[in-house]
Amino acid sequence: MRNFANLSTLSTCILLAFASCNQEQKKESDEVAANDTLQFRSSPLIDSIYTADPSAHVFNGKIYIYPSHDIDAGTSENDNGDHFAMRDYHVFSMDKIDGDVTDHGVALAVEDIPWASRQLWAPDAAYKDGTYYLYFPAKDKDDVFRIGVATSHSPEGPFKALPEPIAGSFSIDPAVFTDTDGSTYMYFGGIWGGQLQQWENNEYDAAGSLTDLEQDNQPAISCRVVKLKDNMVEFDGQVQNAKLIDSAGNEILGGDHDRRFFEGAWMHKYQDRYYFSYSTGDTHFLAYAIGDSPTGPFTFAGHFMKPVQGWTTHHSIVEFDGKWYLFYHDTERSGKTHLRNVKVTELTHHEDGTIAMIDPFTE
Ligand code: FUB
Repeated sequence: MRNFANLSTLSTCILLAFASCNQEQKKESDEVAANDTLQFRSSPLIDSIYTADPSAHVFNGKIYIYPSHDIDAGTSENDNGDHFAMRDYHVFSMDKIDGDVTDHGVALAVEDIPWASRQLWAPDAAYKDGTYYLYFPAKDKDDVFRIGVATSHSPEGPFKALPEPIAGSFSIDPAVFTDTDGSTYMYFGGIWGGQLQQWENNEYDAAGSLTDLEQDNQPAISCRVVKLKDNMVEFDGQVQNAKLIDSAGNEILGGDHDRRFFEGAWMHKYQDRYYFSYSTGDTHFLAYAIGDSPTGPFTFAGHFMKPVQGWTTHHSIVEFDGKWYLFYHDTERSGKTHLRNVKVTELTHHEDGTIAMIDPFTE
């Protein structure tokens, strides 16, 4: 399996051969050398800044990408993800999949969000009745992740943040899906650094476990789903668990790291069925599960992307001009976990409704 851990080992060997160089310079050049031996399936879409967690949407016939903006803030790496210290969002657009990518500049910055303190993580966007909505997670002044909303009259922003996060929101990675009947749902949550394991019955436990690792024989922690009110900025009713089950109807267990939900949910509808997709985190796959309702339960259907270079990836799935596309990220440009670049590749649904496996590397 070609993942970042293999590359690190190779880098370490090369490091020993060039012992007289500065340590940091050696590490960076080794990572680039290691990259040269791999054939990536797709090229980075954006070279000017580091971008990750791409949520793609088609608005007014164009593709808009709402990613995280990765920066090197000098924060040391830890299991909480403090090194993902992003401070603003840029919006990008493309007229076609292989076309030029336009950077529309800073769409929202942390200093313009009254309730937020740090870490602007993976956002998403939606449109309704002349207004574009940007949904984003950030840590509040107590260092608890919440989900906020900002609005604009243009898909490219700038966006103006509401003064408070969405009441009842928590954790990270909002993904907003509008069904064919016009109802809109938000899927959200991420374990470990995303704090989802610290929310029991939608109450925060500050002293709670920092991971899900003590729950191997219990149902895995679920992604959350909630309907949005018509105003698009409030939850309509209770936050529910988006249950993941196996083909026998049993809930996926916490110890099943190849299948359990970790973070980065997305929803797309294909042939009237609801495809809930997500990252398995520490096993590095993109996985999907299918349901008959937008709120689940969803039956695990498989993996559809093998591990990328980098700790994990985060994706979105969008239909454009009659084809389906997967937007995702890896670390091709930097070789560093926290400095990622977004990419796109075609995604195929087989006739039986399953999704073809995507290898981020070519032979
Ligand atoms: O970009 C910060 C976090 O990394 C996202 O919220 C996760 O999905 C992971 O991609």
